[in-house]
Formats: sequence, structure tokens, C-alpha cells
Amino acid sequence: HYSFFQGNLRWPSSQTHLTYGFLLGTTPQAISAVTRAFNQWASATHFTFSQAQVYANANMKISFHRRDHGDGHPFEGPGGTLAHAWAPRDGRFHYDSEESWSVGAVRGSYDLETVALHEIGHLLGLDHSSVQNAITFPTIFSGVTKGLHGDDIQGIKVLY
Ligand code: TQI
Ligand code: ZN
Repeated sequence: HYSFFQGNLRWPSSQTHLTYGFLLGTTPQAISAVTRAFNQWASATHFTFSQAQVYANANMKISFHRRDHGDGHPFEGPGGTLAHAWAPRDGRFHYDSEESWSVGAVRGSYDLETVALHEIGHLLGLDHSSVQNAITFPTIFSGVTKGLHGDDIQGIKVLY
């Protein structure tokens, strides 16, 4: 089953449109993959999303970093944490640039879009689910893709 962060952190119910932005230098492949992930969440929830004109003004900010990147949660190189995102309404979503990333299922690499689906779940207020096929389940394998699950959608419905 889905779960929420302590305090049921969420975006204001009146704010159904949220914007996202990419740090300058983000690759077009990553931008496309994350955009597809936002589109998946939009088609299954009451949210709509668009890319902010100005990165600094975006509700959710996506960037790639390696090792110590100043937020107190350093990446540790290949392996370990792949990406992290914060609960509402922080908006930060960081990928570990030292992981092997792919678009789609590629042996030994992590699918950018699948990981974005998971991290956007956190950005919207979902903590981890106990349902194996849920995108918010706390395990993912390299070389595979995953989509949204009814449990994730139900979680958003209940939270909002
Ligand atoms: N990153 C963890 C995650 O996103 C960071 C984390 C640990 C976390 N504990 C948390 C975030 C509690 C929110 C609440 O879960 S990760 C997956 C998963 C990671 C893990 O690199 O381990 C995915 C990144 F859970 F599916 F395996 C992406 Cl899809
Ligand atoms: Zn997670």
C-alpha cells in the first residue's frame, strides 16, 4: 500500500498546476524522459505540469550532480543512491550523474523515465509503497522500465 510523509506534506489543493525546470546543461534525452514522466503523472491525476520559462521560478527543479553537491546528501558514485527528491513543497530532484543512465530498458543501466516517475511520486507527496509493482516501491532494477500503478494513483487521490 501507498504511504505518505510524516505530516501528510502536499502541495496546496488549489495548486493543481505545477511547473518544473532543468538546470542549464541538462541533456535533451534527460529533459525528454522527465517530461514523459510528468505527462504520465498528469494523465493519471488531477495535476497538470509544464516547463517553467525560468529555472529559478519552477516548483520542481531537476538537476544532475556527483558526490558532494551541497545539500547534505552526497551521492557516493556508481551504485548506492541513484537519485533523490524531497517531499512537498521543496521541489528538488537530483540524479546521480555517475550512474549509468539510459532511455528505455538497457542492460546494466537505469531508465531515466522510470526513476523520474518514482522521484516525482516523492515530489507530489508519496512515500514508499509496499506494492511491488507500484512505482513508489523502494526497489528498482537496472535494465527494466516500470510505469505507474493503481496503488500510486490511489495514493494521490487519497492525499489530495
Ligand atoms: N533514492 C532513494 C529513493 O528515492 C532516496 C530515499 C531513501 C528516499 N529513502 C527515502 C526518498 C525515503 C524518499 C523517502 O527512494 S534511490 C528507487 C527505488 C532510488 C530508489 O536512489 O535509492 C528509485 C531512486 F526505490 F525504486 F528503488 C529511484 Cl525508482
Ligand atoms: Zn523512493
